[in-house]
Amino acid sequence: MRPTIIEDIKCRRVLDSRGNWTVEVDIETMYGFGRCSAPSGASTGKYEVAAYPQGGIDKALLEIEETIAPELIGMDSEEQDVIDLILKNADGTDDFSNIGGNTAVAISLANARAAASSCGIPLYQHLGGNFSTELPFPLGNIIGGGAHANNATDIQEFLVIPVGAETVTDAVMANSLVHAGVKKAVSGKKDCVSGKGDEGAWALNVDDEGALEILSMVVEEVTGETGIDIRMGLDVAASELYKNKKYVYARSGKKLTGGEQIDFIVELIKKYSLYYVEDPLEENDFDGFSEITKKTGKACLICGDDLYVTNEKRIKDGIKKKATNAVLIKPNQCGTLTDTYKAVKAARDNNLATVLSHRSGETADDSIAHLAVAFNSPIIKTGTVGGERVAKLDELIRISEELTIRRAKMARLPLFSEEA
Ligand code: 2PG
Ligand code: MG
Repeated sequence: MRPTIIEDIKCRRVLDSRGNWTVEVDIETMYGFGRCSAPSGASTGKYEVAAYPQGGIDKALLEIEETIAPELIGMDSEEQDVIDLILKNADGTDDFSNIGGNTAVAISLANARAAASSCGIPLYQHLGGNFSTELPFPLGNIIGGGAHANNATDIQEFLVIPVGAETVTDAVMANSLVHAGVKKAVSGKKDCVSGKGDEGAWALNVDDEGALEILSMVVEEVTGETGIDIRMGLDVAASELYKNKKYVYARSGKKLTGGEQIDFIVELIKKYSLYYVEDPLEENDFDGFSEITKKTGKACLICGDDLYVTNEKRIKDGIKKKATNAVLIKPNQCGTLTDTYKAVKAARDNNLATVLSHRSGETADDSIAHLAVAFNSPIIKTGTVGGERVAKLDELIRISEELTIRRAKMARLPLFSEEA
């Protein structure tokens, strides 16, 4: 019998970083073992697959035990596309509402890990072959608000990316120094710090521009100390702000029309020389995205998250409209590794940068570090501190060490050669 044949599947509930239950799956082959637990979003896109079926996690676990496991046992874990097809057929809908996208993603990735383990190779090599020699830059969340924190900014994430780092370790260090630097910058200012948000970013009692001012000051200090060039970014998560056709900024009292929102974002990109802006507009406004990309896309990555929901078809629609120059990739938005790969391929074939991303609710699962390397993604969005965030960053450090033998280098970051 082939060593990659699935012999047993177990599932259970485990806690995620928000203290919510999530599904974890173990897959055993004759010579291997794979485990994966699913993450979960707070600012979820309208077009994501359903996270769980009606009946929640209990129903999901029952589906695995009674329907899916019996079908998968005896299958070859190396045939990832077949396994993923079985998951789709077991669900029978196009949005995983019968078994849940989180159920599917935990099985799909546990299977890939089992196949890799059966062959005695790491996941990134199993998926990416021997040619994965580029390492992604970590995009780290430093200050956060929106749906991830209270008494905080309207914009969800104020991010940094150490574009001048020459190694993963230096890149990870630079981001953590910025995180620590913000704590120092606001300490003693009692009304400034509200705590931390879901991803470990500082929840500051300031408005959006106030956060950008603090962040740019700290970035300058850390660049001075380390010599590493660091750029800032945002995840506006604008669908969360969009109410009755206006972008509502609760803290400042601003209510912007679509056109005004575009002007506001373009102004921020120019004023703060932003390298990355995710979801600057709500999830249906492909034309508005195109306008922002047209105006700023030579110097800034405009990335679609809720806009695309890791869905090949939506990404292809965006490509036709030149909506963005970057795509966020979250496996649980689409439910399987095969669909995740299709989304990555659609983006890459059309020169859109891919950003492999965590969710705001996470476990210590480190699969996205492997996927970022396997798929040659130039950027990985993983947070900066906290056990479930550093699990990915630390795994990336280990992967970079393993890849020294193949002379792996940091990926070539998009826009640098063409920057205006
Ligand atoms: C996002 C993510 C992760 P959530 O909007 O990009 O930062 O948040 O998982 O809540 O969708
Ligand atoms: Mg987002």
